[in-house]
Amino acid sequence: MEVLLISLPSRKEKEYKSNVAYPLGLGYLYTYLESRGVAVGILDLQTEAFSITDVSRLVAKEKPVLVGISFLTHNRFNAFQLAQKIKLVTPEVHIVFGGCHATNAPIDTIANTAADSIVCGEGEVTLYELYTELAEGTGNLRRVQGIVYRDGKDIIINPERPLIKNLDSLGFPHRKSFRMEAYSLKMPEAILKRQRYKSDNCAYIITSRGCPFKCSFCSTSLIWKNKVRFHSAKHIVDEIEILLKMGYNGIFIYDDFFTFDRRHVLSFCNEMKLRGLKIPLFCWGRVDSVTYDTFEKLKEVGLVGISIGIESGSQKILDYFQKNQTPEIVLKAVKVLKDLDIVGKGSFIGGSPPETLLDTYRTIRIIERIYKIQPEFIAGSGYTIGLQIHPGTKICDELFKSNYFPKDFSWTKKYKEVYERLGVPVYSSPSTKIIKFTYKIMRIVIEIRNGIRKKGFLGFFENSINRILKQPKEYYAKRFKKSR
Ligand code: B12
Ligand code: SF4
Repeated sequence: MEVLLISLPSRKEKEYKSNVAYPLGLGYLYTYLESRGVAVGILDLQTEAFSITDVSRLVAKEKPVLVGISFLTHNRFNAFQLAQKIKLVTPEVHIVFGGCHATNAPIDTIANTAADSIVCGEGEVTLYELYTELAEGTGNLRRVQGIVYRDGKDIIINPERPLIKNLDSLGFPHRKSFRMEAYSLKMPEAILKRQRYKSDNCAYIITSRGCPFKCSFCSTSLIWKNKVRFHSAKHIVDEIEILLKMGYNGIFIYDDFFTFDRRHVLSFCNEMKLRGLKIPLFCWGRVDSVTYDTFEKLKEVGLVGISIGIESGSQKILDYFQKNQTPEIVLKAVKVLKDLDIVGKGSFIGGSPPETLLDTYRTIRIIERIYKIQPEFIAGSGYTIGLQIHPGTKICDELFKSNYFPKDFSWTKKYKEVYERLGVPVYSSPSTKIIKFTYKIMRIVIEIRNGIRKKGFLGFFENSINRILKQPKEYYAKRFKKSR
């Protein structure tokens, strides 16, 4: 093995169990290296019961040229710990970090962890060049575009690497060496319940890279430099056909913004039709792209649901998030989804710095209005309360300037005062706490009201009682423990 690629579990595995996901980025890196004759090993610690010691032993035995570790902000401490242990046992191995967190906080990361280098942004070509330079070259990393590395006591920032022009040239992400059954996705309950489609074993793909928007809480624009590139329709549907042959019965299209370009969507739909394919599809998109004619075509090839970022019902908060959208556009999109019988799932961010109770009320109101249009709408991500702060985002920079973070802040250290959940700093102020409480209460009220609206008074209570009776004992034991 010349290169070992590692993906990490979340900090608190149990809390994130539902998020165990196929590490697509590593899949692409694997394909790229393997097609150039590099012997690649893969270790997904989300699905393999390897301890840090097991991994460091494996590295000591295999002695790869480099070990690549992929992680996000919430699980970064796992990466730092693992790199430290590997270095302790096998100091000569080159450790490279990649992925969203390292890309957006490269200097802080390289300066304070055991990593030797960081691949910023798109990884395929950069990782291959880094590998060849280390394995066959002079070891002079100056020539490798797109990395930040340590040279003795110095930190060297190389020029950025241009983005790959032809995404299809990357091939399909490698899946064979992963335990794919562990990543199987299910369509949301609201879709499964309709029982029109069998879609309990879905895979995920991406058909494009990048998003043209710059929402102030989102780190995507920094990885993909705000440019959108697409796979061809032929390539996408070829991948879908491979996945269907592997036994999947539905597809999640997890592009940042799948429906951004109408031409891209229509050529995908045409290709699906040409091949006589109609399978349950779920995608992510923005409300402003939800138009009847485009979504009618998507519906024809199987679209059953879409996740949309609603974030807030208050224009002031939407502007703060730089969403470029209005509550009216949201309602218009929900109406289109309702007319086409496509289930909408919305995500919300509550408790951001400028949010007042009036803004909270406006969000609650929009959720109610959405439910009136589409009762099966999913107010997804449980109204994500508390704004998670990721490095490199506009909100993060502003909070730094306003001294929200401790003076000596480094993403490599733990600070009790700024972490509320899962090691990601969450914006928190006294008003956030009141807002949180309001959301909780209102959410219960809305759920009861919506339940009654859907099933009638008696139907709703019968349903709730059934649910309570069917819950296993452990569920109540856990809830009881939590509330104590
Ligand atoms: C699909 C997706 C999901 C899926 C699947 C996640 C997965 N494990 O792949 C689901 C829905 C499960 C999910 C969940 C979450 N996600 Co998510 N997700 C995405 C999304 C839209 C696409 C990821 C993807 O497949 N990209 C395509 C591949 C090709 O890119 P890539 O993985 O980044 O890899 C490339 C490079 O980064 C680099 N690279 C990556 N790793 C490495 C390693 C080495 C060694 C090297 C050299 C290079 C390298 O090379 C790769 C190929 O070019 C991204 C946004 C985005 N567009 O990237 C957000 C994103 C990664 N998610 C994000 C977040 C916050 C989360 C959650 C924490 C959300 C939450 N609060 O619950 C969870 C955590 C899940 C987990 N277990 O880790 C944030 C991360 C921000 C941050 N700084 O950490 C992002 C950037 C979105 C955002 N709006 O900011 N997510
Ligand atoms: S939140 Fe969505 S629309 Fe906004 S920048 Fe991120 S991916 Fe793009």
